[in-house]
Amino acid sequence: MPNVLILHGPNLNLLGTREPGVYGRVTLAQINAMLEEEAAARGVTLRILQSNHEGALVDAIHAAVGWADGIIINAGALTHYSYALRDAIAGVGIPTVEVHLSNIHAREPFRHTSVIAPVCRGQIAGFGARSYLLALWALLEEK
Ligand code: CA2
Repeated sequence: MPNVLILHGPNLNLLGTREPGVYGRVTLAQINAMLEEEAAARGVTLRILQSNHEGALVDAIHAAVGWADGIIINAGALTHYSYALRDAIAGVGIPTVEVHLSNIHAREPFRHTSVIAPVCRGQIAGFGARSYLLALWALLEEK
């Protein structure tokens, strides 16, 4: 049975409460419930963490070694500048899919760069909460 670690980065705990024009009205709890439902249907075990702290996300990536067959990460704004996250993803060698709710390439220029993209299997952006489901499906196809 595949094990997948889901990581949500800074400020994603605010989903559904502010900026509905950009991120929609779905809450993080709803996204997690959707993922749990899909995972159960496919025989996948999830561990889910949201953190506003870079180091906690790095620690979770390290702790995934020996357990996770794949990682799905929405690193939030850390996407654009965290070499620590990039090194952690590269260091553990676990297939990782980068996810974004919004299409980061259609937004402000600083969001066009992802420093984690080169060490991820791929990137899914712009499909709202469905980006996470697409990422899960992509990871499972990798197996
Ligand atoms: O589109 C995405 O998923 C992002 O990773 C979301 C990040 C942003 O910094 C990235 O460039 C793209 C921001 C998450 C913050 O979410 C909020 C939700 C509601 C209110 C305020 C922030």
